[in-house]
Amino acid sequence: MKQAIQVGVVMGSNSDWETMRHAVEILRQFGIAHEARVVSAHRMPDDMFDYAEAAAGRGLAAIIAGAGGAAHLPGMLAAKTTVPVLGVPVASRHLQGVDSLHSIVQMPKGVPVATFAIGTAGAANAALFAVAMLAVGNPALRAQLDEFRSRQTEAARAMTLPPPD
Ligand code: RP5
Repeated sequence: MKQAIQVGVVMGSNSDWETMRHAVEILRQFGIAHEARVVSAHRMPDDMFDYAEAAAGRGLAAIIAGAGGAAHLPGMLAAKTTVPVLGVPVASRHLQGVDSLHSIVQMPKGVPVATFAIGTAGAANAALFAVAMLAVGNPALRAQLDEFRSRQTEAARAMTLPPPD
């Protein structure tokens, strides 16, 4: 039987995919049932509201939302659902994503959006954060996450630098 989707990954445009695929890769790596869709806040606002309104009923544990520029997608999704929204600022052409970051992080009090770093690190970290949320009460997933961290530690310990002159 097909597993119910646990995490939705949405983005404002297919031009965001190069960034957001890093979230999807992490979810795949951890075996989290997920979907990835373009849901644009300003080009398809009705679809965006439908997605947010259906999220809780579909059993989504988190929505990872990436957008660039005047990045209102995460905030508008959060306005329509209490499913946690994890916002990823996508690097924009002119302001390199500082505009996206400010749009996402500066939510007024009462409607939170968890905001991650600009770009691929933020996309990957949003997915790791979703995994950490799902690991509550799921020891097998927690063990996978611990193993992921241990591999990073070992890789860092194995790092070498050029010898001194
Ligand atoms: C936003 O506008 C998208 O999230 C994207 O980052 C940005 C540019 O979109 P395109 O013009 O590349 O489709 O809606």
